[in-house]
Amino acid sequence: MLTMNRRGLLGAGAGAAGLAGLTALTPAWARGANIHNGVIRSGSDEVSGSSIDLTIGEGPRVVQGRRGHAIAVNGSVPGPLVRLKEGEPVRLNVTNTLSQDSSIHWHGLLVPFQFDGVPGVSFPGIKPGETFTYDLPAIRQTGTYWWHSHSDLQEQAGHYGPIVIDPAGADPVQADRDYVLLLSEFTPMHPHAIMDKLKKGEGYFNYQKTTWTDDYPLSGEDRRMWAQMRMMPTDILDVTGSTYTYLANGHGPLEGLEFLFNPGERVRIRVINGSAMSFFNVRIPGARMQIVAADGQNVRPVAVEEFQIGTAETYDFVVEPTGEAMTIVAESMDRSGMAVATLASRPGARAAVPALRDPPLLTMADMGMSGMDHGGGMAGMDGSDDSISGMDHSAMGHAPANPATTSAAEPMGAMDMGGMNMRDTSMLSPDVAVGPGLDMVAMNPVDRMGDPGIGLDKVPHKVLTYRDLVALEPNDDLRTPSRQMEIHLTGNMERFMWSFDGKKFSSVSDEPIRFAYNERVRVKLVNDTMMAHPIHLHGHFFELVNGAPADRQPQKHTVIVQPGGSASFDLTADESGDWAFHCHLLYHMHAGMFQIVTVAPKGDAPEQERVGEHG
Ligand SMILES: [Cu+2]
Repeated sequence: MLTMNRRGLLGAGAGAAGLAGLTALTPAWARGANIHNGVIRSGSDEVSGSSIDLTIGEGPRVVQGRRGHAIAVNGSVPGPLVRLKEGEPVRLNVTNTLSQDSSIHWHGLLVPFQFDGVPGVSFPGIKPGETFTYDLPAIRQTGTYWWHSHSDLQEQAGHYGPIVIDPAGADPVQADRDYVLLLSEFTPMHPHAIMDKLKKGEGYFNYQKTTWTDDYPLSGEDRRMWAQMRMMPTDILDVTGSTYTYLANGHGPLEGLEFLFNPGERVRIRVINGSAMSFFNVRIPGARMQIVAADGQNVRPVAVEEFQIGTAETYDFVVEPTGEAMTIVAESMDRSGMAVATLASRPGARAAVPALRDPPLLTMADMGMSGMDHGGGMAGMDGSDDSISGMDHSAMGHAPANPATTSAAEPMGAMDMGGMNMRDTSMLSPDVAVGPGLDMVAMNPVDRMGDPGIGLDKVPHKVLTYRDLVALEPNDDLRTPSRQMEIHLTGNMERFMWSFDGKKFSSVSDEPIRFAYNERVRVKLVNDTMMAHPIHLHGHFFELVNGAPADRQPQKHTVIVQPGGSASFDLTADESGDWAFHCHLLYHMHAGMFQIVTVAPKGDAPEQERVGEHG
């Protein structure tokens, strides 16, 4: 096992590790049959080459004694690691043995739109019994990505897996070992049952609700204020550890996933948040992690002790483990559970697993009232657009005192909320539809690129923020954006309605967001809700406007927009076709936080009138 490198890594520590490739018998999944007579395996195999076969099946799955129904690809959850090579084409033959339509979307991959894999947007979906071939031309990128179903709620049931693309030349990241850590969730509950419960009551899965006798650091006044607003300061994640078991490469925290190392080695871990609904705080007590890539793109190495990873994001880090063993902790953002893996110097070596930390509370900033704490009032809030170099937080009275400090304010101070209108829709542009789908408007949505994420603003160590990300190589499009577009993330928490600009996505007849081919646009996302949303654009990378020099703005495919705040990115729309643009929280997308982005065909003259443009 110690010599194992790049092969069979996902299953390392699982009983079945590495065996699949050795078996002479063709397993059931490879024959295209359903997996009715075998239990779905945890952890996965690796597939590579110029032609790759993937078979979608279903069957029973057991995680830490809890049994559920799952969808698996090639018989495991996660499905196989798809290992590709920069510069080489690949044909991916995907067979659907389910009794319902399915699909695979290659998350973060630059592909022709007809192979992006979103039913209703770029292709019709894969019918039961059908095989669809994704015929991808030479791969134009390197790094860590993942794939998942874009049909119904299949992703929650296990239909996802990792992708690693090896560079054609030398890898700028030097490591002795290379592991994938795919974080996700298991639940015995059917995904549609979860959706129904969320529709019936937003706090259904929140077992950390405030009560008049809890220990939360809230005054009676704070509590009255939250109650008045019909909001919950512990409403951090919609679905929690009350039903989820958090998974590391398909293994529950008690199932002992381990990554082996020899003392002195540099270990690269490719962390993929392949969950349906969870943000994770990742740390290795006693170790520093060098973040070397974000969403597959290399960044200047930055040393941190913790980072938050939103749903659908990926981060690669390098660590030099010491001692017998170290624990990789991926705590859910609401601290209701964790996924666990071990860096082990020999099989079976274990380090202490820290207890879950106290649940965090939402703050004034999460309510879109940044700058209104500290008695600062409205001074300095002009609502104007961020400058090209990003917004200067010091102007808002939030000069960071240490790298982990952010625009996040104290947990709800004793502040009179009487004069504040959380539903002042006059602050919105006329393009935003005001109706039952919108129950809150951020009063002062400041740029929160410098925010480490909910619950991490007060920890005593260095936490990654988007401001730390600097592209390793210069970007190739240095044009100043020719227009700015503003998109509001809207919702009604109580009714579990989610949307862009107050308009729930219902069909392809909705007016898409249009870009001219090769147009350079600055998109500002304004989060009018009190939840963090990971917003994902298909088929492109965009550059975070995070204060990095224009040629080094980090490229990402997914951006977390913090509650009550904003985030901006620059986009060169140079991949023609129709693309999905959505919140990557599965049930938010399902509830309507989804839109289609249309990039005009190459060679078309720029359009004069553009839908979706906000002033
Ligand atoms: Cu969302």
